[in-house]
Amino acid sequence: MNTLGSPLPLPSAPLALESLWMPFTHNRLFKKNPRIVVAGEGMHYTTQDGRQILDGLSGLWCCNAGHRHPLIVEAVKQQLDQLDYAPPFQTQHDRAFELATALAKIAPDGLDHVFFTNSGSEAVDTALKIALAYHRARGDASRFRLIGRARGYHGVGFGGISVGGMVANRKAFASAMLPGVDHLPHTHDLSQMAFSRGMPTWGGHLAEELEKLVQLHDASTIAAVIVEPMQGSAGVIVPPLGYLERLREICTRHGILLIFDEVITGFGRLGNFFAAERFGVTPDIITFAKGVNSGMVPLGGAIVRREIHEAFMTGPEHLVEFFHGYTYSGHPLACAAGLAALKVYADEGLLARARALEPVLEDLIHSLRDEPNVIDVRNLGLAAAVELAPRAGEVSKRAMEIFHYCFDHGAMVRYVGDIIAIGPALIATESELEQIVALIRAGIRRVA
Ligand code: PXG
Ligand code: PLP
Repeated sequence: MNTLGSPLPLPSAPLALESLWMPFTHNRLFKKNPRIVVAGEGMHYTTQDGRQILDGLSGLWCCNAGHRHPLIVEAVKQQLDQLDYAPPFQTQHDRAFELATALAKIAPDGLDHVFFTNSGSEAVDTALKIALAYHRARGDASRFRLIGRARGYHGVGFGGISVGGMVANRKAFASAMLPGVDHLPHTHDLSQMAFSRGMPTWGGHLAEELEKLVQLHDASTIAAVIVEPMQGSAGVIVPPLGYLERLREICTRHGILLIFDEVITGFGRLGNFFAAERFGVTPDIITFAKGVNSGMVPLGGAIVRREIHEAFMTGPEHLVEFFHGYTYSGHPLACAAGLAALKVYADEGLLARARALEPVLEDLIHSLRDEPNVIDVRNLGLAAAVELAPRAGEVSKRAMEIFHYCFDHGAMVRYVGDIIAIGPALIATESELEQIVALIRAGIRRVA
């Protein structure tokens, strides 16, 4: 039975595992001891063997309203009964316009045009292309450089890995990186900021590294800077106080576009619809995905400043202004889910709930600081991480074993390197947060 009380269909034969090539997974080890879920509801998954697993990660940072929120499920079902698909090139359905309007309303002032994609990776590649084409449209085509940041994650497209800063995602494709990309240093220095609660007080000055890159390359060659306002995939690396403001100032001074990649930080993760609002720093482009429809149907996109959109709207009206788009840009089911999710976030006060839970999660996660091998604890909004000392010669194995311990004992967390990260849904209760942290504690103690 699932938690709705209806019987789950019983598997008729053992699941065949061989044909599926799993993404970002050690396939051979996984298939020896697979973790397979068959149902989801609210804060929980049901596994194939009938166990309940508390979801400490909102799916993969996406199911921010919990799994299968009934109003979002209903909206998708209704949409399916009305319209399955309409081509987005030279035709369009009503839901895409409605969702773009709704997103423009909640985005920071001045960002009011939305280009839809199906994922965060596509959102990032779209934003980078908009930045390059924007400068070109204004007669400034010498601005071709893109600046990312060490340890940044911007998805897996060629654009995203070029500006991204995770070596494992880049090294096999070094020959195919975009030209002219440079990187800011990351802001993670445990000698200065270990065990910071919320935003570290050290590190704001690191934004000046952008000024150095401008001196090196000259502003006239730089199109855009892309950063995650809070680095999620790298293991919840929280921006130092003042850092994002200084990036904004430097970009403005030099006519460089600032892109906030809000694929994880959007839709309540940090207590606002966008982290830009929380930090009081307005970028020129925001990329989003995941939480926009609580992970229900693939959807992403880029929200751009009015002036950027306007720069494209020149030339003869019968010509396409931007040669870019996806078959499923703004799919009706995805947009219907998005409209319902935005309503759920607002009507159920989930952003306020995230803000109220933030200090609870902060106290809980920092209670792990004296556990064995813990070298850092950090948090912001409903995101938190515990960093462990790596075992000699076995980087990431300690965290992997803690991840396995948690799953086997009833909680889903995430590990990257030797970092355990959590990002619970905005509907979590205090007691569920306690259970997740208690399992991480037990795992840390058990796994030497
Ligand atoms: N940008 C950011 C900031 C992201 O966090 C992407 C782009 C790519 O989105 P898609 O939808 O193409 O996956 C992401 C995705 C993790 C984890 O473990 C994070 C992501 C994806 C998978 C795992 O933290 N973020
Ligand atoms: N490859 C081929 C052969 C195609 O025809 C298309 C789209 O028409 C694509 C790739 C791109 O697919 P999508 O629009 O879903 O990104």
